[in-house]
Amino acid sequence: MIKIWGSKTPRSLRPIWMAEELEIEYELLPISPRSGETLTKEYTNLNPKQKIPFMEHEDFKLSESLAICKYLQNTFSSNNLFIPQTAQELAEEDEWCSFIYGELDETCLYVMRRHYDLTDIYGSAPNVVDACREYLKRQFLVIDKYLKNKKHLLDQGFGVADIFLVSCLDWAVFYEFELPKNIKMYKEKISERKAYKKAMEINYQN
Ligand SMILES: N[C@@H](CCC(=O)N[C@@H](CS)C(=O)NCC(=O)O)C(=O)O
Repeated sequence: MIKIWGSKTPRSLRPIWMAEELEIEYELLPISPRSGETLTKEYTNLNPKQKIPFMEHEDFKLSESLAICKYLQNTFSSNNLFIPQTAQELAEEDEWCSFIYGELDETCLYVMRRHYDLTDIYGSAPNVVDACREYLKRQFLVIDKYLKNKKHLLDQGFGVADIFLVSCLDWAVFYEFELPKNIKMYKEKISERKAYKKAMEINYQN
């Protein structure tokens, strides 16, 4: 049985969405950030980083939303999802995942989260937030051009890179970004997926 820890953030959505796409059984322990639940002795023993999401599969324990999604993808099979088979397919998927995680999530959205959303903890830094906005807009232009007439990031079909991109797009919309046309169409189409809707409901319940 898979246990997934964490809820209520775009990062916790990812493993839940992946599990829903794979149609696997899992137990969700919906602890949330800054609730004190990541700081308990029990959770710290599991994940000394005191962060969510986190996954347990029998004795195997894993943190990091990308590592968890890729582990699930490579452990279970599904017709709903493209799973790379060759070194080149894997590299193309990694290329997108690295770009999305590095440039959109860590470099922009999470920095904005700290200095725009959570200013009481991390301090207010309006210049930094403005720079993140500009930087993210530039990355969106690259993605928008690429997505013209495309339904997924990889031509072979919907996969983990799309889960990462759409979770970042939702986050950006929450921070009042105007999405360019092709990205908007791509996001709207992917948001119709049954697994996405269910994962959103589960991730953000209560
Ligand atoms: N690189 C990690 C980032 C995890 C992370 O920073 N999670 C935040 C929530 S989005 C967290 O757990 N913060 C702990 C807390 O604030 O209590 C991942 O992608 O899983």
